[in-house]
Amino acid sequence: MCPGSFDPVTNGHLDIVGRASRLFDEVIVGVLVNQSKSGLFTVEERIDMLREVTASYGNVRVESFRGLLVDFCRAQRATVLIKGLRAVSDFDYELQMAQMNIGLAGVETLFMPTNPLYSFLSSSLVKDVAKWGGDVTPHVPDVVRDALKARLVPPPA
Ligand code: COD
Repeated sequence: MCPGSFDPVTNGHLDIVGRASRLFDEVIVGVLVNQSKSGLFTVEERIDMLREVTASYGNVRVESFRGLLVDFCRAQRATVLIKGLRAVSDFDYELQMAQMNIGLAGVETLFMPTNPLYSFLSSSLVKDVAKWGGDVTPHVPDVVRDALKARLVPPPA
């Protein structure tokens, strides 16, 4: 299980999903439906983009979930969470979540080091750059770049 918000999917996410797909028979990308936080893209839009960019992997499916991640893992019979670690700053919170998830339901977390090409990438940074008219072509799949361009009109200077 590769869980996240994916608002929107970046090349950093995609690198982790692709590497996981080579290690496991089946990979589920779990997109959190967060009622308390409205994203730039709806969950349906995020899922459509994720399905398009992971279609070539063959063993990856994309689903949404609400509530506790471990409940979703149980429902999907997923036993391992795969998380990408970008920097030490990710580690504290990821460790807390991993320990909570194993305590709640025995779901293990495996961390994958980020590809150095993407170690600085986050969905929020990409949205901020796109908002101000910056080029995000190297950081996201083309379908995401185009969706960002269509959604975000740069504010007047
Ligand atoms: N390189 C490598 N990996 C990356 C990169 C990058 N550039 N960017 C992101 N990632 C990886 C990280 O592993 C990250 O965890 C994952 O992709 C998803 O990233 P985001 O930003 O899309 O998603 P988050 O961090 O907002 O997702 C948080 C969860 C949805 C996993 C978490 O909030 C959750 O599990 N929520 C469900 C409720 C729950 O169970 N809560 C209790 C948790 S203990």
